[in-house]
Amino acid sequence: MTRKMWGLIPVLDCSQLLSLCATHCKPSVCPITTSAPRVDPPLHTMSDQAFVTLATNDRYAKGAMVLGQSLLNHNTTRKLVALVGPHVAEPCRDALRSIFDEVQVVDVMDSGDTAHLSLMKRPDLGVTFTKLHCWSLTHYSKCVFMDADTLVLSNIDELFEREELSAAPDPGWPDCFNSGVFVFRPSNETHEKLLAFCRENGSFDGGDQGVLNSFFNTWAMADISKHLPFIYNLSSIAIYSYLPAFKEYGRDAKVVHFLGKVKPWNYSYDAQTGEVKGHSLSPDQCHLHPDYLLMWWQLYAKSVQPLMQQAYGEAPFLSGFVDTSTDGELHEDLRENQAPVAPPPQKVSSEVRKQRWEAGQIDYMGDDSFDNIARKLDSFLK
Ligand SMILES: *[C@@H]1O[C@H](CO)[C@@H](O)[C@H](O)[C@H]1NC(C)=O
Ligand SMILES: *[C@@H]1O[C@H](CO)[C@@H](O)[C@H](O)[C@H]1NC(C)=O
Ligand SMILES: *[C@@H]1O[C@H](CO)[C@@H](O)[C@H](O)[C@H]1NC(C)=O
Ligand SMILES: *[C@@H]1O[C@H](CO)[C@@H](O)[C@H](O)[C@H]1NC(C)=O
Ligand SMILES: *[C@@H]1O[C@H](CO)[C@@H](O)[C@H](O)[C@H]1NC(C)=O
Ligand SMILES: [Mn+2]
Repeated sequence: MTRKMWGLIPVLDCSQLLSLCATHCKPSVCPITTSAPRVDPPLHTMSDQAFVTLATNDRYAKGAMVLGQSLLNHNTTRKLVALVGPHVAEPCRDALRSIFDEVQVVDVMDSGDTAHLSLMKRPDLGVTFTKLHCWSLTHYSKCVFMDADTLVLSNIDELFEREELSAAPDPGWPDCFNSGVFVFRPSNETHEKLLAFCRENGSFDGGDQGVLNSFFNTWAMADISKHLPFIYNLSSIAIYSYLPAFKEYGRDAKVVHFLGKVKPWNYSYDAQTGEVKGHSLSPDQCHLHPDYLLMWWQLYAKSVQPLMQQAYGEAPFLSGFVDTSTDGELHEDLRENQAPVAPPPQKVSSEVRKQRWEAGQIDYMGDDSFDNIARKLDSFLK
C-alpha cells in the first residue's frame, strides 16, 4: 500500500524548518511555508475526485477489491470509494478498507430519507437506489463510477477531464450508454431529482441503466465529448463477437468489463499451478477472454486473497482457490459451481489455444505469469 504511506511523511513545523536551514532562512519565510499548500504528491491535490464502485454482496466485494487494486497498480492519483450494501460481511468491509480510502455502507432500507421513501414505492429498484447513492458523495467534486466487474489495464485518470454524464455507448442499443463506467458530479440536488424520477417513472430495463438513460436523455445527441471511446469498455463479449475489431483496436484497451451472467469469481483458481478452472456452464455461455480472466485471478491471488485471509483469520471464507490439500477436491463452497471434476489439464500450444478460443472452445491454461500477460496479449493480437 505504497499509496497509504504518504500519510507517514513527516510534515515539518516551523522550528524544524529553521533548524534545517538555520543560516540561510529568514524567520519570515516560515508563515509562508506553513500557509502555502504543501508540496504534496499529486495524490493530495486530486483529493476532491474519486473512483467509486459498488458491492452489494461478498462476491461483488471481491470484484471491487480487484478493481481497486488494479487502479492502485496503475498509480491513480484519485481517491477510491467503495459503496457497500448492508449484506457485505464485516471482514470483507475490512479487506475493502485496506484498498479503498473510503468504504461507505449504504442501507437504503434503513436510511429513513427520500431514498427510503423511494424504495417503499419501488421495492423492485433496491440495487438501483443503492447505486444512485453515489450522487450524494458531495465531498468530491467529480467522480468516475466503475462496476465491480471491471478491471483497468492502464491509468485512466484522464477520464476526470470529461463532464457529467460521460459514458460509453452500449453496443446492444448504441443510442443508450452503458452504466458500467460513467463520469458524474456528486450533487444532493441531482440525487433527489434522480430519486423522484425513479419514483414517478420507474426504470425501462428494471435497473440503473434504464433510469440513467431516461434521466440523462440528451446523451446520444447533445455532446459527443460525453461519449467515451470503446477502449474504456473492452468487454470480453465484444472481443468474442467482433474479433477483427479487437485485433485492430484491442491493444489500446484500458478497461475490461466482464459482462454477462458468468463473472471471474464464478471460476476457481489453482494457486499452485496458476490455472483458472471452469464452472458448470457450457462453453458457449461464457465468453470471458482467457487472458483477461487469468489476469483477474492473478491480481486476486497476489493482492486480494492475502487481505481476505488477514481479515477472516481462522474463519473460513470463499477464497475461490482450489484446495490442493485435499487431493484435488474442491472446497465446499466451490462445488455448487463446479461440474464433475475437470479433467486434468493438458499442455496445449498457444496457437491451438487461440484457435480453440476463436472457435468458442475456451481452454484455461495457466502458463502465464502476471508480468508476461501484457506481452502475451500483444503477441496474440499480431
Ligand atoms: C507506479 O509508480 C511506481 C513508483 O513510482 C513505479 O515504479 C511504477 O512503474 C508505476 N507503475 C505504472 C504502471 O506506471
Ligand atoms: C461494453 O460493451 C458491452 C458489449 O460489447 C456492452 O454491452 C456494454 O454496454 C458496454 N459498456 C460500456 C460501459 O460501454
Ligand atoms: C448533501 O447531503 C448530505 C446529507 O444530507 C450532507 O451531509 C451534505 O453536506 C450535503 N452536501 C451539500 C453540498 O450540501
Ligand atoms: C418522468 O418522466 C417524464 C418524461 O421523461 C419527465 O418529464 C418527468 O419529469 C419525470 N418525472 C420526474 C419526477 O422526474
Ligand atoms: C456465479 O456464482 C454465484 C455465487 O456462487 C451464483 O449465485 C451465480 O448463480 C453464479 N452464476 C452462474 C452463471 O453460475
Ligand atoms: Mn457490469
